[in-house]
Amino acid sequence: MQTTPISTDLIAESNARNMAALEDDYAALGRKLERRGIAIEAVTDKAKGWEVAVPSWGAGRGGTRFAKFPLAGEPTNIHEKLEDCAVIQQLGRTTPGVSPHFPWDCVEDYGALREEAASYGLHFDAVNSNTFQDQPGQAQTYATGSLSSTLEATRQQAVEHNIDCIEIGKQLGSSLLTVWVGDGTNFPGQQDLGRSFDRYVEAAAQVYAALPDDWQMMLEHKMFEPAFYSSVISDWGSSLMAAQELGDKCKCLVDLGHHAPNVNIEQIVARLHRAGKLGGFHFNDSKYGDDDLDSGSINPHQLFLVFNELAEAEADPRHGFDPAYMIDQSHNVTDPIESMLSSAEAIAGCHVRAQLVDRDALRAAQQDNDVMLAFRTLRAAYETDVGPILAMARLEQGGAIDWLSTYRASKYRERKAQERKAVGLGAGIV
Ligand code: PSV
Ligand code: MN
Repeated sequence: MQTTPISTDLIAESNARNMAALEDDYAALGRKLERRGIAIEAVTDKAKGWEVAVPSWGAGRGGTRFAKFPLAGEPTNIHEKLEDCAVIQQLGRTTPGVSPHFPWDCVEDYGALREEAASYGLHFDAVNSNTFQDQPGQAQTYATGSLSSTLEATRQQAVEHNIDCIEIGKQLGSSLLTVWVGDGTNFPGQQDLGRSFDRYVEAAAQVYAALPDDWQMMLEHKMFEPAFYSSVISDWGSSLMAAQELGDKCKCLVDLGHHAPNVNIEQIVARLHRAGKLGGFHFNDSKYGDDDLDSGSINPHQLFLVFNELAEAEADPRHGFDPAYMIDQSHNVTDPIESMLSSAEAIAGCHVRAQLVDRDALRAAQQDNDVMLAFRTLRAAYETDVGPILAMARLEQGGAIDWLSTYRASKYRERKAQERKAVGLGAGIV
């Protein structure tokens, strides 16, 4: 018997109210797609198979360097985060995986935590290590680096933490470790740029050596922050070099917010796929840097273009193709449940649109150098409103056609505000 935090009767009543309009829209879209030779049911089936993991840390209110504005009823521990992730999955039906972060999500009994997740119909996805922040009682500080530290004892501590994460992950049923380090410098001359990379690779190799055969390790690059002059794994080039040196079980993770403005991220995706090193994604959106805004809220077209490359890669899987999809956002002013439902829908929408691209026509236009036809072929897919397909996929899997109004009608957050302990005001740096 599965635990359902939102009343299934409430979802059924809400769906009954929205059913006629959905059927009308779905039929109209079906006729439109049929004229393009596409069977809507096949696309809906593809949408039903689509999954993207949610980050445990995204269930709480994030914050900026200046402040955090807590939300009444937000989760304060992994158990409450799982309950919120269950709401997202119950209404949206694309997010059964939860990506945990350690030590933020540490508990005594991981076997019990895995069962708790399963009771909600959830499972654990990639485990994330944290060597970008000191913990109480920790012997060595990460203030000047972790895996790339000049200090052997600090590197060793970071290696051991990552190995602990693998051990926890095994108990949680995960098979993926994501490694992001904040290592880098704030001053020219602070560190030798070449040697710090060497130290990183050497330490990461010790983590790699601890990976079970069926596990993968993903290296996540980020251009800047917390280090502002140089980051050790700053870009996809550094990430690829390190992944290639480490071995076949190591791949690169692309977080959409971790690039310089205007970088052609979809091309990076294509390059990493070609190198057999496309490990996974952290989806979010950004205007200026690592803003961690909701996926597709600023540049939905770029998200679509990333998915177009993924559809290309799927059609031509050069070295196998099985990236791990995750959301990585910070929700500063919205209810995180609403933001993640909205993002998961935006991401699934881009996945579906990319399936609608007439790939034969696109390739023919590319081959003929028919620039406008190639562009319009992509555009036709991008401009298709796939909302009815996503809603039908949700409905057929027990989710909500209109997840926002259903969620608000459930008064879930108000109920949690009564039950959960309040989160304190976050300190800013102003
Ligand atoms: C770093 O900015 C990052 O994108 C990494 O994925 C971290 O694990 C996550 O955010 C949470 O801080
Ligand atoms: Mn990330």
